[in-house]
Amino acid sequence: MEDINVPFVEVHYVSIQKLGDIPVIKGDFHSLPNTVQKWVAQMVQLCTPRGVYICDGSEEEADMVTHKLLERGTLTKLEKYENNYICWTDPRDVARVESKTFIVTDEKYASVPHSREGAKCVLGIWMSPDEMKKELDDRLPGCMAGRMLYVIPFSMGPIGSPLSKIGVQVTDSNYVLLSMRIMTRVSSEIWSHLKHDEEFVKCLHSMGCPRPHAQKVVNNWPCNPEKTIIVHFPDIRKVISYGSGYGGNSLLGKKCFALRIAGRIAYDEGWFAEHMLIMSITNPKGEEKFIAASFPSACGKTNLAMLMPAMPGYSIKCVGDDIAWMRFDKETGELRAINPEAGFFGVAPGTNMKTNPNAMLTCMKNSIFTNVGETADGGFFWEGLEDETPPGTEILSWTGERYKLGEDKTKKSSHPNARFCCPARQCPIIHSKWEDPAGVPISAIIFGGRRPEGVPLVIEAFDWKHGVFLASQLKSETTAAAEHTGKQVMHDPFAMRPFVGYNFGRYIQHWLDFEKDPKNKLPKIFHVNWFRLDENNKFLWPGFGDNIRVLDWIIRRTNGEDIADLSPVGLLPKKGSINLDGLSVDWDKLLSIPKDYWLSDIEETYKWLDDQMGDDLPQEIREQIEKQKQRLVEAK
Ligand code: GTP
Ligand code: SPV
Ligand code: MN
Repeated sequence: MEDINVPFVEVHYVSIQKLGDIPVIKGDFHSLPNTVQKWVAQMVQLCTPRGVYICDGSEEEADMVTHKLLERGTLTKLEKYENNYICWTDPRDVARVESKTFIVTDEKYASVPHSREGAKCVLGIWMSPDEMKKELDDRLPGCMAGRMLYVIPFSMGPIGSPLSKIGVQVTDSNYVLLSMRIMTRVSSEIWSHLKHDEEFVKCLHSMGCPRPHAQKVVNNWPCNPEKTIIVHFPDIRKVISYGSGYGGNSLLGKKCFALRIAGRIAYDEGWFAEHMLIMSITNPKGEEKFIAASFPSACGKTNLAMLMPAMPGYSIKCVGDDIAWMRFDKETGELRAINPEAGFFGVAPGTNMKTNPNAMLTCMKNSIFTNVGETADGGFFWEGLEDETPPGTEILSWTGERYKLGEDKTKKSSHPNARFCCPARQCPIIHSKWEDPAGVPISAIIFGGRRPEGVPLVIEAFDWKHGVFLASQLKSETTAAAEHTGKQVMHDPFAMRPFVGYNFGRYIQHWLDFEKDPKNKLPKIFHVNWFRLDENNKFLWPGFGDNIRVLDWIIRRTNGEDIADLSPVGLLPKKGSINLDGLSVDWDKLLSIPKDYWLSDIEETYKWLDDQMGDDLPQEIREQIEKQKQRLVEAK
């Protein structure tokens, strides 16, 4: 497919380098790799910024940009800590917008599956290149007028690792630049790696607010919610994001590149790009195992990745909290995983010294907090920190309201999707191998979701195919991480519904196909649910640090311990095989498999999968469904 919207321009320079009439304020444009020069020049001509700033990742650069944002009032320093800042967005720009996220390919079914007639496909939105060209022509020309265009070279994964990939993001948001410096590896070293290997992912981001402003800017947070659009071109490894400055919409290394574009590259090349945390568990005997776990957004990845084990003698180390790139080693057959990110962009509300002390300690310096509250003494505050903050403390909420803690319970300090953005290297339990270019070996893969009803604490898949089916039927209650409203249990296969960059049927087939190579040592697959409720809507399972009890059972299963019983839906822990010392939980309620619930659930799931994917739904999944139905019908 032809690259659109990018007429080629000649680069002229006098004493100061210029691209057309536009000056290069910092950096040596002509020292960039040729392919980058060409693309950046095209972007400059298209977006017409007032200047071009080529980033080098240095501390001076961060100081300069931070200073600018403080002056403008976009950031406020949190005086209580070292180098921590708070920021409030325009209240219309607070989460990912799945309805405005597109995949563009020449052929529709390269991007989305053949849904059945009458079914609305929710596994990605496709648009044709011609139609998208119109949308972009309406937005991009002149979109950076009066603003600086920052050129950000970044690596997903350790710089120079054979598993890593390079991107270049141009953006007119210096908030995005600061956040990209935390979430990815930004460095001028990247350019030298590109000279030999010219492939890089092209990421264009604009807030869509050229100067002079056509609209009022709220909270010094320029954005353009009416016209927001996030577009992926997997064939040409390109992302264009317009109108939003928030998280997954604007930090293009994250969901856009590391999942949607990388997922497509992984499909082509035979590896995985997944919405998964990576962690290690060391048992009291000193044996260490690594696992990867996939839960939908705001369903507990960051918390699990850093958990403080409630069982003595265990230790946890974190490799990553959101994205895993994994491949089977050609020699050993092990599944090896890297975390392509360099920081955590974590859900703030609910995080505290009890639920996640390691996350709290990670964000005590060099961090940015978005849409949280601020205490009168220059600290951060959000729902969940009540017990750690003196009653009566004056809070300034993210909407600018002042109140005293404890006086009015209806006041909320933070948006439910408020986030901290902090460097992973500051995490007290970051694994010494978290940047190992060879990755870490994965022994188990866990899927899970928020399932208030019917779904037991843990299920082990019978085998790889059954595990892929378990992941395909994943569902979860909606959260504030995207624009969905109300609490509804939604399908979210593999926790990847919003993040797959190609036909979902092919994605599932890709998973199934790894079984075909006998050299691949396939990890066991599990499904967990920390969120089952009792009849009073209370969680049946304490969660957080107590989740180690389930991880311990999972690890023992990977060692082949005989601690599982057969059930129609998978292997369940034998009674007494999960250590529950010191807990009072209702085992039978927590582990029950209500037959009627599961029978109607599988009918509903089958219809949904078939509606969504039609003939693209792999035959092996249909067979798994039939077998599971049969087991359920025959069960007592
Ligand atoms: P994204 O960053 O959006 O991908 O989210 P995430 O999957 O990393 O979720 P995170 O760990 O930030 O948790 C989101 C919410 O779930 C927080 O409000 C947590 O308090 C809550 N949570 C996490 N783990 C548990 C658990 O084990 N039990 C219960 N009840 N809640 C949990
Ligand atoms: C998610 O929604 O899964 C996140 C946050 O990790 S965002 O970066 O906004 O995608
Ligand atoms: Mn996530």
